[in-house]
Order: sequence, then C-alpha cells, then structure tokens
Amino acid sequence: MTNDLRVGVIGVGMMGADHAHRIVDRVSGATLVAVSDPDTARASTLAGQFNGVRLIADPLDLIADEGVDAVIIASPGFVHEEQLLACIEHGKHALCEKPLTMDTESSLRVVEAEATSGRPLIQVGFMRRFDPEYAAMKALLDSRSLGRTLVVHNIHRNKTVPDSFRSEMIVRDSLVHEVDVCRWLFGEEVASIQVLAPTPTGLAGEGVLDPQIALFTMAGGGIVTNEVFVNCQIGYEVRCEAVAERGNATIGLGQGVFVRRDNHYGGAIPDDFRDRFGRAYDLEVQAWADASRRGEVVGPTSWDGYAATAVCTAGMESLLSGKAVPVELANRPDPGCRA
Ligand code: ISE
Repeated sequence: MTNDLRVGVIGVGMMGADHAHRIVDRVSGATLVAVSDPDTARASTLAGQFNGVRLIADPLDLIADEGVDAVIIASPGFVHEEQLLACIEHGKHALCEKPLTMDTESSLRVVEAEATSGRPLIQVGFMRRFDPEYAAMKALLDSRSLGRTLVVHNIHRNKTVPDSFRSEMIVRDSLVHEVDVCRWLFGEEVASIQVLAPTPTGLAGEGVLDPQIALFTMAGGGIVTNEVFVNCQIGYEVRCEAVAERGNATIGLGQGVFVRRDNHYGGAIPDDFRDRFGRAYDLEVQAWADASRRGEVVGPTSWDGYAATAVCTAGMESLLSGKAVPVELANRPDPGCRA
C-alpha cells in the first residue's frame, strides 16, 4: 500500500469517473488519492464514494500536489496541452485520454516539451492496443504467417451521440482510434487521408455528416477503409478485418447472426465503449500504473498522439473538400528519453 502509485484524476465525466472506479476496484499497485473537475459537485460526489480521496478544485494544483505521483487526464481536449505541460514540468506520469490535444501544433509542443525534459512521461489513451482481440491480431500480422498486410477494413459504430457531437468530432474523437490502430498494426505512418460523407442519416443532429467513410493510404502503400457511424441506433460495434497475402483476420464479430437491432446481434451488442473495451481499459491503466512506478512509459506515446492529431487535422480538412489531403509530420525529436 505504501509503495502504491498515488493517482489523481482530472475530469470526472464519463471516462474519468470510470477510470476512478477502475483504480479503486481493479488496478493493483495504485491508489486513488485526488480528483478535480470544474463541476465541483460532481467531483465531490465521486470523491465521497471512496475513503481518503481529496477534491482539489484547480487541476494544476492537483498536478503540483506532493501527495500525487501520477495523473489521469480525462478532461476535455482543449485543456490537455496546459495540463500535460504541467505534468512534464512536475515530472509526473500522465495517462491522457485522446485526443492528445486539439491541433497538430499544440500536440507537437507537448512532444517537444517531453523530449526536452529528458524523461518519458506521457501515455495516450488509445486503449485498443490493450484489447486482447486487437493484440492477438497484431501478433498474428507481425508473425507474417499470413504474409504482408495489404488492406484493413474498419467499422466503428456508436449507438447514439448527443447533437453537440459535430461532424469534425467524428474524425477527431472517433476515427482517431482507427488512425492509431492502423499506424500500430502496419507499423507505419498514415501518408494521406480522405474523408467522404454519404447523404447523412436522418437520426443525426442537424447538419452533422454521419456516417463518414475515411480512406487512409499508409506510407508503405497499404490502404485502409473506415466506416464511422456514431448514430447507428443498434449498439456499439467495432470490427476490424486485416487482409494479408495469404489470408485475412477479423476481430469484433459477435456470435454469427443476420439481424442487428435493438441492442441485439445474435448475442448482445454492448451499449458503449466502456463495456466493449472494459478489459482493454483495465489492462491499459494497469500497464500505465506499473510502468509509472518503474519510471517508464509503455503503449502509445506522445508522438503517437501527435501523429494521430496530424492525421485527423488533415481528415477534417478533407471532410470539407472531399479531396485526399497529404499528412505532413515534423521530424521526430530525439526519442533518446524513451526507456
Ligand atoms: C469516444 O470518445 C471514444 O473514445 C469511443 O471509443 C468512441 O467509440 C467514440 O466514438 C468516442 O466518442
């Protein structure tokens, strides 16, 4: 207990509250010690559910607090830069929910500040890398037993989102997962992205382009197709099929069946990502806590967060023009600080 990583959570909306419970109930070697949220009533209600968890109103005070060793950042993306830079300044490990930041320039500032500090400190919340099904697919593709991977098809459907979830957020907050998954599966950068939108569903908010079809061309020539549909009504579906030279691999299939409706596809279709990726989130946070105690970073780095932001920024431009937009990345700062 005394050697536990003392964790503070910033932002206790849906994901932050989920992570707070995860630290308390399912992650070993970590203790929840503090929470912070502009909605102090919400933060206080959450803190009150546990013993000895402090409410610290200002997130920067939480980061600076001597009783906090490491921070989970689950606040809105527009405050991530300031909070990540504060974590770097105080030498605190951070698990930051995606997107790393809202634009390419600020993501690069974070990458550079971390590199300058000389210590790897940031893990980005691309939890799919910790999902056992995705991990098994990655190991299979890396073994090359099916030959080289040629094409990946992704399907990413949310049951519903609020009307405030606009077209650009489908790229920046949803498709960003496919960006990371494909960079990771191929072990290559995304060279260009094109986002197309069919006539939208009548069940999305006014003016929201939903669904969207995104095409990635990978640096090595592979092609990725993505359907992202965030008001699909059925439930939460994430599937990925990798087509290689001598075979293909699909993950995310339920138990066979023809009709999908009302939360059912043969067996149940989960309601949302906390359910479908619950195990991945547990493994992600456990890996983060273990690595932070060792003074290391595992999983997606700030560079991965930056690259994903750059692809999604180009994707939002493509969403407006319908044209393919090349993705330009800065030179990677010396990753010498990586463990
Ligand atoms: C949400 O923020 C997530 O990260 C989910 O994994 C994704 O499915 C959803 O579309 C996003 O809004």
